Amino acid sequence: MNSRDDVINKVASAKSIVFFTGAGVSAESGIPVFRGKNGIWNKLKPEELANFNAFLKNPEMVWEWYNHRKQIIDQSEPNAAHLSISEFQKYFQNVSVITQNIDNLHRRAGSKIVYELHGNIERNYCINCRTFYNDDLPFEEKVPKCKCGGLIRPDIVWFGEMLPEKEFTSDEKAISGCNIFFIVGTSAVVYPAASLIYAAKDYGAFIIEINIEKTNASRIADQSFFGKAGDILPEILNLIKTKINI
Ligand code: BJW
Ligand code: ZN
Repeated sequence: MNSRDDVINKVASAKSIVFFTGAGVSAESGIPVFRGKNGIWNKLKPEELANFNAFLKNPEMVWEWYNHRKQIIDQSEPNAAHLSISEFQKYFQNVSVITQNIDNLHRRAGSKIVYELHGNIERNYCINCRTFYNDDLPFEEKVPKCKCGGLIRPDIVWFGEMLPEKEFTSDEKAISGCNIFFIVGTSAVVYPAASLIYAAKDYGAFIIEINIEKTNASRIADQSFFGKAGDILPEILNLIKTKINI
């Protein structure tokens, strides 16, 4: 067990910090999480919405669902957790964010190095020729189609699909050199994303988890802070600022 002061000292003296985030970091922005009591997968089936065969079978339904999600995301704002993570860049040389989220809120909060493991809801691409389209595609009843006639899908990693290689390999680089690895608001059950936690541990990073409850990552974390990310991250940042006299 580390004292809170030890943990703050460790963070304050770090050269390189990685934040690994999940849906919980955006929960206080009003974007629903996937699992647990109020999770999306409690009411909807991932196998009907978040995989390629489901899209081929019923592209209208999948598009309708993502459009609904996109509306929620468009109306949301980065919260105190995203903003604190971005503020770390002022005080530390190397700060990277590795996120499983598709909502773009880390970038909107000002984080500069963001690796998106599961895609981004603002991008779409043709399943035939892989031409990319931005987010202003019209969807009413009809699924948007590419110039080549192919169906256009959201650029999101569904179950059974590979993660974008460039993002995944760049992550490894960020992780291999980091001193502190924060895990924020993820249940850490989806692979290969969750494997990065173990990679960080193997590389010798000090692992700090922030979540409202215990998760699969709690066992491996050197320190867990239980509470809302939007409360805990600003507190940690303020303690660090005091420590480094800002
Ligand atoms: C707060 C908070 C607050 C709330 N403050 N905290 C069996 C074993 C192992 C692996 C597999 C397996 N069977 C299948 C697999 C592979 C599969 C997988 O991992 N499945 C497991 C679920 C069992 N993985 C894949 O398919 C991946 N691809 C792959 O493996 O490719 C290789 C391959 C290819 C071909 C053939 C064979 C292999 C792809 C995974 C893609 C995941 N996609 C999703 C959906 C995206 C679409 C969309 O958004 O609509 O990504 S799933 C969903 O889960 C989403 C998330 O990014 C991801 C992670 O969820 P996250 O972020 O952790 O959210 P929650 O809801 O789970 O947790 C929220 C947390 O926040 C909770 O802990 C709360 O307590 C906390 N919280 N409020 C702080 N205020
Ligand atoms: Zn096309």
